[in-house]
Amino acid sequence: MEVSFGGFQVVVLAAFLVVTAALVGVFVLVARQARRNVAFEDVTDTGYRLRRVWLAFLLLLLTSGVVLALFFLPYPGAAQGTATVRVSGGLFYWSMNPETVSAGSEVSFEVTSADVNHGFGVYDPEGVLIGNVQAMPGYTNRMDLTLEEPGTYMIACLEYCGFKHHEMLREFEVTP
Ligand SMILES: [Cu+2]
Repeated sequence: MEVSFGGFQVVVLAAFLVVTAALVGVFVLVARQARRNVAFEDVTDTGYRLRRVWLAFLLLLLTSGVVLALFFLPYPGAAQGTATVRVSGGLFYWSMNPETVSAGSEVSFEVTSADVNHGFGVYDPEGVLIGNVQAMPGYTNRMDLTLEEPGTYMIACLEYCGFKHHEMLREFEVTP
């Protein structure tokens, strides 16, 4: 049997050995320190001091992070408006209101069914499935999607619901 080492394995081995050596070093250091007699207060005082410094550092980091992040508002990619689209599935159709939304909107699809369970699947203009939620009778499921790209989206039923299930296709326009 031939054994070969790739470059990656060698790197992993080297990293493993370095980490192991560091851990052994820490253990040896702790073991040697443990021989000394140290007063309890010396240990706790140092610990509390470190903890106060760490807390102050974290507070500073958090506060400055929050303040700095305010300058970037509104964050790029944030929705340019919201829309609620009421969707109802039935044997064998989709009804949607409104029938179009504008690109960049954060759309809340409120999905229900007039009869049996359907699957509300949303495909983007490239035909990629971007969302799927159950359409259930007597219940409204909410699905939030940000539709960035203008174009013709496709709605398809993704839950087998009857003999014309495959005809439950519908187009949905996202206007520029
Ligand atoms: Cu179906």
